[in-house]
Amino acid sequence: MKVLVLGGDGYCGWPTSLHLSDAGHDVVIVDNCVRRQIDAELSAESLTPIASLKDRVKAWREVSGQQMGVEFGDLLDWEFVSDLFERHQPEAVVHFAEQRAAPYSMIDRRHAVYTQHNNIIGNLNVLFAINEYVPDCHLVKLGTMGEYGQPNIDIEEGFIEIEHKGRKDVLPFPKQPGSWYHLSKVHDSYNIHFACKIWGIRATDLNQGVVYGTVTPQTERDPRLANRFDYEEVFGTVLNRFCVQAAIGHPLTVYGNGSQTRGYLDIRDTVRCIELAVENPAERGEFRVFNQFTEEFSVRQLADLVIDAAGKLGVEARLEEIENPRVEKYDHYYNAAHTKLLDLGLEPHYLGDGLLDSLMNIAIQYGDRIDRDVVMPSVDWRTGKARQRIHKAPAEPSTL
Ligand code: NAD
Ligand code: USQ
Repeated sequence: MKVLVLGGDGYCGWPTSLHLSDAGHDVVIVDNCVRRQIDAELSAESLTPIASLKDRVKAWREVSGQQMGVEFGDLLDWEFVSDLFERHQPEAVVHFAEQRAAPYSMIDRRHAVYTQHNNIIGNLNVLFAINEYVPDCHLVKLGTMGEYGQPNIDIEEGFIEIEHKGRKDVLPFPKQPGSWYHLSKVHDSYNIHFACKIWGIRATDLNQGVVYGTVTPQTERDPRLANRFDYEEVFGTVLNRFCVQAAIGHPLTVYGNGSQTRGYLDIRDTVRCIELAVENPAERGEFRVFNQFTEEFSVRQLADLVIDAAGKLGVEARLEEIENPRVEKYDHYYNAAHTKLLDLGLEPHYLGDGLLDSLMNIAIQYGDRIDRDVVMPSVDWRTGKARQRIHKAPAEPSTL
């Protein structure tokens, strides 16, 4: 299939592009590389050295013999987006291209505005382009488990049957997002659902949990194909951060009492889930929601697992409960359905299957690239202001 991967230079987008290309799809990466600009803003770098977008695509063409296209541009630029869809006529679009760090959206007003503007308007442009140029195209959109929040009932996959005053309906599951970023995802979901209703677009909203890991079979094939590995306080996801912290003898930064529970998945399962969604498209007019994670853990359970894995490698690690910079529920109920991707054929990589050892080894291997100054959190959910380091968003939207 001809597949556009929007955000194909990012942490999930790059290995997905390689995976889809390896599976024989005709992949075109679309990215404005704003994420690399944000690295500079945060004075942070990926733990693993990553090649430029041009060089990594060139490397993939050499290594695989596959063609892979690249389009450099911004989803906020309608001229760019409309030209892109008209020229390429994709059968599927995988949309990763959003500002995805909850802490980034909570830095201050500028970062909140940047996040919601970038994500919601970019997604809206994609919807209009599909309707105008490729109405049969399947949109596979990355949402997040955080759209649901942590309700005191089981979380369903997108929809819940409700009986109210003697009448029944199947309605979108209630949303209780926990950051300006997560709110942008909720708005995206409603915009997509609405576009499916009015235009008959086909869409799959993948409510993904927290991703860990960095390596896939394709990224291992050449050093120039390496994926990014964020560990700093804003973009680093918790398990990757804990491995790096253990490697440098920094206490594992458990926020609050560590009872916060979320759904997690290995990056190798992210790429497979996308492939499954692309190859099994939604019907015309269908708005489908899959919960994309494989296991649930509390933060404290993850810290204990990393301490054990580090110990096996002779590295002594410990955790420290630090003041939580976020506003989160503790000791809450969490039980989310996640059967639809399994039904399509997902065979999960579980955390107990040995990945932690290899992640720890990567953290140790690149130990001299770890900057201790970017490990501790400085973005405070409660004040709407960063305490240090972070100053400006990539661009103040000029169209507001
Ligand atoms: P990332 O920041 O590494 O990648 C996003 C990519 O999109 C970057 O390369 C960036 O340059 C690009 N981009 C952003 N705005 C753009 C725009 N306006 N035009 C063109 N390109 C743009 O993020 P990621 O971790 O790969 O996440 C990808 C998607 O998956 C996001 O939508 C995120 O919300 C979702 N997700 C990620 C995780 C996770 O743990 N990483 C978990 C759940 C959901
Ligand atoms: N946490 C710690 N210590 C740390 C870092 C995080 O205790 O050093 C805790 C957080 O407080 C939170 C949990 O770990 O309870 C997960 O935090 P995270 O930073 O790993 O992930 P999160 O902010 O939830 O965001 C990530 C991605 C985002 C995606 C989301 C999926 O960055 O794009 O949407 O995971 S979900 O959490 O399901 O919404």
